[in-house]
Amino acid sequence: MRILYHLPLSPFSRKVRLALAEKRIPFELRIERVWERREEFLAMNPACAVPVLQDANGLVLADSYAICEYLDEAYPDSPLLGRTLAERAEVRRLVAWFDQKFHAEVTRNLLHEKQMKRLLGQGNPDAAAIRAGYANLKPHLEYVGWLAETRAWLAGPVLSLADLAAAAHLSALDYISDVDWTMSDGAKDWYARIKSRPAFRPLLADRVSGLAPPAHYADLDF
Ligand SMILES: N[C@@H](CCC(=O)N[C@@H](CS)C(=O)NCC(=O)O)C(=O)O
Repeated sequence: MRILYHLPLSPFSRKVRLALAEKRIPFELRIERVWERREEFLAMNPACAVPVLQDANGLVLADSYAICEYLDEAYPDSPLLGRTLAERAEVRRLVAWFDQKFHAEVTRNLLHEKQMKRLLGQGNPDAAAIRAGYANLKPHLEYVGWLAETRAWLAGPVLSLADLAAAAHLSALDYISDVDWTMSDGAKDWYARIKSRPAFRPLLADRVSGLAPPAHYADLDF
């Protein structure tokens, strides 16, 4: 059986869940409390971070970037990295944008500060980081809106890993009520479109104990 070790609000895990689901690859989910530093998990990923995928052939893969590239090569149906050389370069540029820049400037300042830091035993949330996260979200959301208004999907004419990376970060932030969708109509329309896809349903059904999402989180007509 194929197993994905994850945490429900981990954007990198969410990206891999969406990639597997878009490709219609069946898998089982296992929550990995990385802060417990389980020995068997450390053996699979010495970085002790999720996601980790154990494929049906027994191969164990760590890091969402490596996993998604592997999935597109091993399971070429419903390609997610684009068709032409130019499309593939643009998909990779935007995946890096969301997983590096957006993560460092927004997700890390909000989700990590408010949720992960305590679980990892890294102290209290830093109010200045949280303020910076909210301030940075606005221009990033406007950029998503601009991309969505000038192209069919974020990286070009077809849905790609760039959309999944962006949606992974934004859905995790939406769960903790941190996205003000009125900041960009284009981003909101794009998110409503991607959120309606069957691949998104399991993410919308996620519930973290002691932390309820806002009413609009799972609403397709939010
Ligand atoms: N570059 C990695 C980042 C993975 C990552 O940072 N995962 C977080 C959860 S979102 C984690 O497990 N952190 C635990 C830790 O840093 O100790 C990827 O793309 O998979």
